[in-house]
Amino acid sequence: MRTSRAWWALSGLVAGLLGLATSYAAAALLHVREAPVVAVAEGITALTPGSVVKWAINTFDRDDKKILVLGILFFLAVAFALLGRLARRRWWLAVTGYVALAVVAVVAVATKPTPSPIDFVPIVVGLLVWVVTLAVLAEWLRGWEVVEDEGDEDPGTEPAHTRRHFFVAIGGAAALAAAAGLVGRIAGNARRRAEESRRLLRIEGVTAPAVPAGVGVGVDGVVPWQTPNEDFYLIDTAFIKPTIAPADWQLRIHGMVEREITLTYRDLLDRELTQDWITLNCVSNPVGGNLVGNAWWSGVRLAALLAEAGPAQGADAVLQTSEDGWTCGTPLAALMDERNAMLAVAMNGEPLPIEHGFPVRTIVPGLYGYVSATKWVVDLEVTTFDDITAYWTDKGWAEQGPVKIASRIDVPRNNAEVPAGEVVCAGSAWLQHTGISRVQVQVDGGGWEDAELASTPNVDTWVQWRASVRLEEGDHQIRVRAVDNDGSTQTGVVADVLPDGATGWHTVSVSAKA
Ligand SMILES: Nc1nc2c(c(=O)[nH]1)N[C@H]1C(S)=C(S)[C@@H](COP(=O)(O)O)O[C@H]1N2
Ligand SMILES: [Mo]
Repeated sequence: MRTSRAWWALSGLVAGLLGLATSYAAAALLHVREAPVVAVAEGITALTPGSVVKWAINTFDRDDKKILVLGILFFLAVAFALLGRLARRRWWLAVTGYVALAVVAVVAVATKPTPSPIDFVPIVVGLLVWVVTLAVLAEWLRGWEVVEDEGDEDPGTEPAHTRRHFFVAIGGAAALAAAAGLVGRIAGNARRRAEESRRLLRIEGVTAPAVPAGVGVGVDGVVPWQTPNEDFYLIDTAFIKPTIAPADWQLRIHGMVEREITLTYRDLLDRELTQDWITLNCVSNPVGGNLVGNAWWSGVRLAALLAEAGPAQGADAVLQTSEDGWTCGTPLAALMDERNAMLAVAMNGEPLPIEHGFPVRTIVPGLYGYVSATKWVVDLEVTTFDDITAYWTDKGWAEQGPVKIASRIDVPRNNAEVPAGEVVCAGSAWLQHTGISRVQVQVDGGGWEDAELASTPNVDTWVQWRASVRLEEGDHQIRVRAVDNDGSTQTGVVADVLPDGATGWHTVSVSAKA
């Protein structure tokens, strides 16, 4: 007498459902745009001939997607049950089956337009849960089989007892699957609600960015002067991105002030809007790196708001806190001087993307992001640097983070082959809030030659440059450096990004061919 195949099939099914539910929950919590099953459904649709897709849409009307997803789930249910039965005698074949299903999901996600590593996490989570759950259930089932084979010699392991454990285990797995499904549903709803409110949001006064004339040097391969939102670098410590509906957002300004202020999103938008081109960069950007972007930001100036709160004598810092508990300390002076430090609500003419801080973030020209650019900002405490530490300063980064002058060669790429003779070089340079007056290039340690600069609308954005150099046949090194509006030349001394930003000249090696 053996445990019936049905119990093995049921174990496979329950393990499968738990894996699916946890991957769904993980996708929702991590804000991966779609759960693995949905990615597969989209992959199938993309591979299906257009005529069939049209037919499906016509036949099933708006339910075509639902029907496809249901079809995939039905297929998976059958596959899970079969894998459960397989696991009884051929454990590794069952595991291989799970891996094969996961690979299909990986392919579906990898062929999306801009897959990021985090998009694959739900698949890995689901796969691990599948294998572990099935292993646990199989363990109980095998115990049950052994007991039934040996009969009732040992009263402690009588079949009823072992069976009961198996039922508890499978019931527990099913309950966990339901719980994970619920978590996914709730997290997905929060994201959907925030996304929906973002989509419907029209912020009065926010204009689409009109790229100023003459900001580009017009060389192919140079990173565009304006960074589209979807290409803008992303840095934060939030595993789960906060999803805050504008109606739920509030900002508290307090601490060493005469009057505490609490602002709702409405209150904020009732104030005068300011809009500007500002380049934002990360202190962790290595020389020549791409943790830098330039956007048209719309928001409310912080200077007037803070003046209204009335900072007390002696205050020199603002401790900013985000909804997810990240903190940074910003010099009060940088928030109150004439520069356009703002609470930004829009980026490139659209409400902030959720991952860039929706509904409100701080932007301060001239400071690295880690001391200024708080996403999902909810609290500003006026204080002194002596009294605070913040997320990154606790980890050894500098208390003060003014940006350092930087310049970058985008063209030619490092290790490129170029035709010998005249070679066009181009890239960007930046020192926000001071501005760049000159960019120079140097070949093989020779003299520095001035590059041509494109124009900029203000001193807060990067500037594009181009230069023509003569290269003989052979290997060469091209370097760039910039000079700021105060006349200081970018140093060639190499410094690491830690504790307050990298220095050194960006250098590319090229090989000139006849
Ligand atoms: N809430 C929150 N805001 C944050 C961070 C963070 O980890 N959490 N990182 C900062 C850092 S280090 C940088 S460089 C910028 C990056 O902004 P972006 O992701 O919109 O490019 O956000 C800043 N604001
Ligand atoms: Mo950063």
